[in-house]
Amino acid sequence: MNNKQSNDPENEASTQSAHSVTRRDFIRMTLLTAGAIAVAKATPVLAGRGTVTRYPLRFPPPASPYNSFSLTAAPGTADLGGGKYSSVLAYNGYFPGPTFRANRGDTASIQFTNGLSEATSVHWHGMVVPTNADGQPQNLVAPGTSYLYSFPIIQRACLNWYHPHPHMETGKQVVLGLAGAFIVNDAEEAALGLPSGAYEVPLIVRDVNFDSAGNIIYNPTSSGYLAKNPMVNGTRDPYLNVDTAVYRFRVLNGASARLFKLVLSNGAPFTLIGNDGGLLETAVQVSQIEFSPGERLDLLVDFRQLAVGATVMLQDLNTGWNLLEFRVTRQVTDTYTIPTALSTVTKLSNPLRTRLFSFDSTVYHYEVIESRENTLVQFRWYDTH
Ligand SMILES: [Cu+2]
Repeated sequence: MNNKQSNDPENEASTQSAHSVTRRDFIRMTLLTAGAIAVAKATPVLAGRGTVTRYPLRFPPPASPYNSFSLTAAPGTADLGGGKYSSVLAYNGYFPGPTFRANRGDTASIQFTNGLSEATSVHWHGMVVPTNADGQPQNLVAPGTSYLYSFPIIQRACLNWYHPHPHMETGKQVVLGLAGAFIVNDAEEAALGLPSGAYEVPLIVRDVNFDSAGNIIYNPTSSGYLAKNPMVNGTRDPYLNVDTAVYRFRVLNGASARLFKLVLSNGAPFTLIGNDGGLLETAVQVSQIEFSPGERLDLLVDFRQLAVGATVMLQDLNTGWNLLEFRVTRQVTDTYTIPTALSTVTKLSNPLRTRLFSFDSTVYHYEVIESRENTLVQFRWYDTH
């Protein structure tokens, strides 16, 4: 159980100049120039509840990434809701894959077997791991073979995710189903008593295209894979029964190329408590929030003022899609107060060195000059046509 209430402190102020760009902005700009522009001009048309038949949101099973936990990637079949089956690629038969949960200070040990007909790897997106455990394109696992991924968990509490990373095949393998969540917990987070158990819900939000038989297809264009249908946790048109309580949603943008701008249909705010790097220093209330592929959000949503029988839709303002319907089905007493201070984030120190990154293609030339350890302070972009 949990019990919370929110604060509305200041946002994280940027200390960078008008011409500076963060690493995330850089990735976002790259995505935009690569073709997500189509998203930006989409007109939001929010449909409300409508008459769509909805299916229970599916949850990947929890798993402990210890003692050579056996993880296998292989072709499979998944019910995407209401008996709509699709051929997929799955981890241990699950779509999405099992949700790993581990504690800082532990050592993860996962024995991975490639049951696909092509090479793959497991990349631990967001995790701080040694190179030989990072599943990079140069470290592939051949079909029919196995590899032990082992790494100490040395980072702050946060939501990460795992997916294949073979050169030129990553998009296809992820879209067809190979992705799962990896949650890291630590003592600082535990002391906050954030919503847990049934009140902590991982949401893998993505888009998807189907062939005429209802099977997922990977059919990217030059703009990437911008698909026509939303899907959450591998469920089409999902709903989730909720109590009159505060929930913690661990949200991953699991799309290949699409930016989602999340909003609640009843106008209620989200309380943002964390992102890719873990907990923020203080909670921030936001009415909407946009996030890009691979990005994670740690959101609290307060359903306490709603009556049993009410519904609230999680929507995407960029497309007008209804992503997930919350159905208030049970009255409970929840008195939790969201703490003012969530975490202590150590600031980066003074510049260590200056490095120039140059990214070239036949279309664009990027230069990124980094003069802090983790901050990109200059960004140049040339059209080479
Ligand atoms: Cu990734």
